Amino acid sequence: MKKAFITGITGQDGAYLAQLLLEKGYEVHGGVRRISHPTLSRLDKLGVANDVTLHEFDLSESNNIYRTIDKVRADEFYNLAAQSFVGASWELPIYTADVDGMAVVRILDTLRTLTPETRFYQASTSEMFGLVQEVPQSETTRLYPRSPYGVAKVYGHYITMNYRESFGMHASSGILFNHESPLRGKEFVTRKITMGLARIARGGDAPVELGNMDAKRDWGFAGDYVEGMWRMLQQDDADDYVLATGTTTTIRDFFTFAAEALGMDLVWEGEGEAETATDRKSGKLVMRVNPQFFRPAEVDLLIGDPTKAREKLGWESKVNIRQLAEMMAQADYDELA
Ligand code: NDP
Ligand code: GDR
Repeated sequence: MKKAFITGITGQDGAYLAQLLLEKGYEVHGGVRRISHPTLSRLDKLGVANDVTLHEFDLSESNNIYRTIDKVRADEFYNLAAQSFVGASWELPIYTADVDGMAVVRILDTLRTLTPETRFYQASTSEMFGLVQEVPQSETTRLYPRSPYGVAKVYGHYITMNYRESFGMHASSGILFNHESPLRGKEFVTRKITMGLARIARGGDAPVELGNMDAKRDWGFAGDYVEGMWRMLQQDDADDYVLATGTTTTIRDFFTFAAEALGMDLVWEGEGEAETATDRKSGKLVMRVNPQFFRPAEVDLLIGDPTKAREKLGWESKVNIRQLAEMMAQADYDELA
């Protein structure tokens, strides 16, 4: 039986990956950090909380990382833990640099010392592309991060590549474009939209307040993306891969798809900070822009080229954007029953 360790097992991707690896017959271990209200709610929702072995684990503690790696001695190590909210990274730039950047070398160097045969996956991100240099973005596109989060992830990405090249470690980075699900954190724009609209559909009156409606993202379903992570570690040679759908959608269009899934018919008015959306059927204001949610620097357009993953891993994204919006809106609507 293969043994896997997942950092960030309590997060969106960690939960889906744990479920996938259990289905594949792995012994699954995961790291949980000490917080006042620890929650296994995502693992519970997928029905796997009792099937994984949890270890106290924090990315900022070198000795804790060392002891955990020594104790578990995993065949595969998936580093999914991070301060993952781009918006918060301007408030927490140093913390973000530490846990999203430095922690990667803490893990890699410990693996190198204790279990150099362990296969390693690093959660890299399309946020590393930042300011548009090329469309669509692939493994060879120049990096130009636009947030402290993106900058920290660039370090994690390059140090993973460097340990692969320096020490021959089986260390791969998945450059994943946005992927969402009903388990998505509530501060991210897709879930914020589907939760806000579901509340309105259940009788609420508070409009969803959003920032930049023109940003474009390449959104897929998280359940598909964890399969790609696993496939990367099954290759003979480690490498870096983009996982994306190859299509892009504005925040406004995602909002429209989610509203339509809940039976609304939107009228859009105004521009920029004055933009609003109203549901023609109920007459309710359902969206207004709040400048509080604009970012100091924005990533305007992300669209990925998943050709390499398709050709080498046989991977592709299966859920399209309308299906994704519908899945998330319906799940939030059902949760409020
Ligand atoms: P989540 O925010 O849902 O999960 C993050 C996880 O990291 C949680 O389990 C969290 O624990 C844990 N964590 C945070 N800080 C620490 C710490 N100091 N020590 C130990 N654990 C910590 O993220 P996702 O599942 O969406 O993303 C997984 C990874 O993929 C992240 O690295 C993210 O940056 C990256 N990524 C995500 C994309 C996406 O679209 N979802 C796209 C590209 C990359 P807790 O439950 O205690 O908060
Ligand atoms: P992102 O996701 O920054 O792409 O990072 P997020 O959903 O936070 O933002 C996407 C886009 O929506 C715009 N936006 C808003 N965003 C939020 N959160 N709240 C709002 O009210 C709002 N209004 C507009 C943002 O400006 C942005 O353009 C996610 C995370 O999962 C990262 O960890 C991951 O690396 C990247 O995806 C790929």
